[in-house]
Amino acid sequence: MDGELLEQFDSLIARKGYPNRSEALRDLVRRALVADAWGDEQANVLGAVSIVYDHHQRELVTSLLELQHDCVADIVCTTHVHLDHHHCLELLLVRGHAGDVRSLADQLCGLKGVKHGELMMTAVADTPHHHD
Ligand code: NI
Repeated sequence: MDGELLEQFDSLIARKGYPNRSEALRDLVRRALVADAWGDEQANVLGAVSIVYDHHQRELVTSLLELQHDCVADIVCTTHVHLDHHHCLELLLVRGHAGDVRSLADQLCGLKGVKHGELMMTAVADTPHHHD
């Protein structure tokens, strides 16, 4: 850290009343980590959730539908592919807050009979883009 930056930092430490640089640094790092976690959960994203499951698993199809109907995030569309006699692949495109999209993906992947699942997320603009 260069001298001028350190001087400004020491001045901030004095104003905020931190006992020393270490304590000030610890506090700044904690704040940065919390801000990052919060920002991540609230970020607007489009998520692609893909799951492969055995549709013969008791109650699974009902649970899959109930989770989707109760989801806070907006399910834009779903695609279903019947892989073989037992297995289905379902792809869901979900728009909403990162926390809500991740929560839906976790719940879907956690159901008994779901062989595997994946979530891909990408950040999107806060408001939908309109063309005049
Ligand atoms: Ni199917």
